[in-house]
Amino acid sequence: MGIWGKRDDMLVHARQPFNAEPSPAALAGAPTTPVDAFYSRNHGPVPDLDPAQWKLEVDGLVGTPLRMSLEELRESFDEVEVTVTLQCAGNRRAGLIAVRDIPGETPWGPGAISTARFRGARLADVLARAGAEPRTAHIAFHAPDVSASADPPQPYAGSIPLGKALAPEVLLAWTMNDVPLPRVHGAPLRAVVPGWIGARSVKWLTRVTARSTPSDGYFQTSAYRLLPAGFHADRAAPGDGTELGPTGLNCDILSPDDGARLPRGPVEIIGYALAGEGRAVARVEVSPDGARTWTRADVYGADGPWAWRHWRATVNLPAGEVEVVARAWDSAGASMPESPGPLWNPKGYANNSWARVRLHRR
Ligand SMILES: Nc1nc2c(c(=O)[nH]1)N[C@H]1C(S)=C(S)[C@@H](COP(=O)(O)O)O[C@H]1N2
Ligand SMILES: [Mo]
Repeated sequence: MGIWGKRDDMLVHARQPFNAEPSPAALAGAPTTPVDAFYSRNHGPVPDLDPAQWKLEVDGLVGTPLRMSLEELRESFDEVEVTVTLQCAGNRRAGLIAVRDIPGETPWGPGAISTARFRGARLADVLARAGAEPRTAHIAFHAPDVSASADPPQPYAGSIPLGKALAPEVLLAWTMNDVPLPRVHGAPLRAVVPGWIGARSVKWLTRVTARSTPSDGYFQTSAYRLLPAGFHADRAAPGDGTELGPTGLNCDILSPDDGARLPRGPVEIIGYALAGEGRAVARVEVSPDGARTWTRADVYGADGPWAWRHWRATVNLPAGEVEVVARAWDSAGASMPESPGPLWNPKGYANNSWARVRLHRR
């Protein structure tokens, strides 16, 4: 067993703050990711909150501010379960770094994404109890972990617009795959915002605030924004670029591993595909020969509208070095861009270009 209860084959990008992604093989094994393989993305030290002392506060533009223990939350609200794929905005950043370097950002491969069954209360139910005032337009989430990478160093926070906050899929979650939320994933309580960048699913939640404006924290105003390619990330001012929220269509290849050497004979290619909010994965195609010919993949393992799907295709590879490519379409007919070049942005977010692995067949 590796650190934070993760398996030994995790690719650990950093131990402090802890940032690690599962091996593609671990993700390929199951459409629901085991907790010990689930990616972990942290901007500061992992807090150790005492569940006996911990309280959630709900404040800001509300009629009745709340202060509740975990037990009170569990007793007061219906417990609901949603299977959710969390994806970091930096998932697949390595493909953008290959275009042009992105200093200071984690070079995530295909694995800054994982899927689990989360259980908890609907944020909408908690907000109904507190009574949000009509001026409320955004719901902010606050955590105690202080990130030295923020400017100035500050506790982690983020917000979502009220419309999303009231949607039935948005949870304040206390379990993950039927076990109490592990410490590294936000114990005792985290926000889970399906279909949005992972950054808004704030862990170690201590305070939920109703506001008229988005969070003024660094991770809302400065990080997790799509800056134009010509911008210098260090010189961007708060509010520059486009705030990231809902995620778009994406897919990647999980098996075989990039660089694998394979015997003759048919090869099974396995991967994932994820559609944006309100859309479904409609089609996945795989090319065994560097995008010359394409085969339709079999898409399987759907678990509701907020989870990725896995796909597989059995192909015959030409002998020698080949590039296997995958691309997806969603139910609105949108597809993925062929190459990462035009997607390059200074912080390296939202790479959804065609997936590619290089394989060698004898
Ligand atoms: N308090 C807090 N919440 C956080 C973060 C953090 O650093 N601190 N990282 C965010 C980011 S960027 C992502 S992608 C997800 C990762 O969740 P996981 O570690 O459970 O996979 O948590 C989000 N919530
Ligand atoms: Mo993230």
